[in-house]
Amino acid sequence: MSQPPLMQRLATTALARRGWLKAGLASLGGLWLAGCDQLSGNPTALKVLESAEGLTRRAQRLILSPGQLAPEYRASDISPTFKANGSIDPQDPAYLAHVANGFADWRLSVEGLVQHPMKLSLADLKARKARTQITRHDCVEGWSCIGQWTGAPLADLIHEAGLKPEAKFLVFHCMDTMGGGGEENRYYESIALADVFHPQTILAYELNGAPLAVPHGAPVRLRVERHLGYKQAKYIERIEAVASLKDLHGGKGGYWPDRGYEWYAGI
Ligand SMILES: Nc1nc2c(c(=O)[nH]1)N[C@H]1C(S)=C(S)[C@@H](COP(=O)(O)O)O[C@H]1N2
Ligand SMILES: [Mo]
Repeated sequence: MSQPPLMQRLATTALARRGWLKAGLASLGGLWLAGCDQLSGNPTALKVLESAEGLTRRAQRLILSPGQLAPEYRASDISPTFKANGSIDPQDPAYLAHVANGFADWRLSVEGLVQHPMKLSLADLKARKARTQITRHDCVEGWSCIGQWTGAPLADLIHEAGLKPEAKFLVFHCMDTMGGGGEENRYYESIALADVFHPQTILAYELNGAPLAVPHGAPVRLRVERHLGYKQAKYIERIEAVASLKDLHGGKGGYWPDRGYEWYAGI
């Protein structure tokens, strides 16, 4: 694997480091993009970063925290029942048609600012490398459940699709509309690239070893484990890479953020 530009620059000369620091916040995002996947899985790379003199705490945090993992639990910690919340039985006709034929015609579209748009069936998604994790889901309403999720790492998919340089967020478009329908009530969510490439961010198709049921977002939902419940978009059918969130729906990047919740629901 070739070394990402960020690593090269940090590992070479002090001059390069100074140049990099001067480049400031804006380009940090871009550099991170180039190196994030390798960084999170590479202890040597992390050591290089930790010891690089001249890095401010803020810069270190920006680079290192995207790789921090949410706690994972043991099988014995799994909640006996995982509460379902928000939409739990969408009545949107297109969704009901998918349920009726077992999602055979459902396709996950990966589109927007990507080099290679993709359309994946559920079988395609399940054929990919999977990750299983036992994590705690925290809803702002004040409840938590521990569950085991299995799905395809989002990073792999997005590497394959290839982000265009302008892409800054992924938007998850869902098949459910809230409170009686209408496009203005369609559920959606979005995440920044650090969460896109985070190792625990998966497109989950199983909960506790069983295919994802309708109440939990069948056929596929997002698990982005360092965030609150409402970021965990269910009933996904379209993933769109965008440069800005302001032109989508209410402009705040999510159904609940448009209604006053924080977009960055980090925990
Ligand atoms: N498409 C969609 N995704 C959604 C919601 C929703 O209503 N529609 N509700 C959110 C909220 S507030 C929570 S707490 C979780 C609930 O997931 P669960 O039903 O698997 O517990 O889904 C989130 N994702
Ligand atoms: Mo929630």
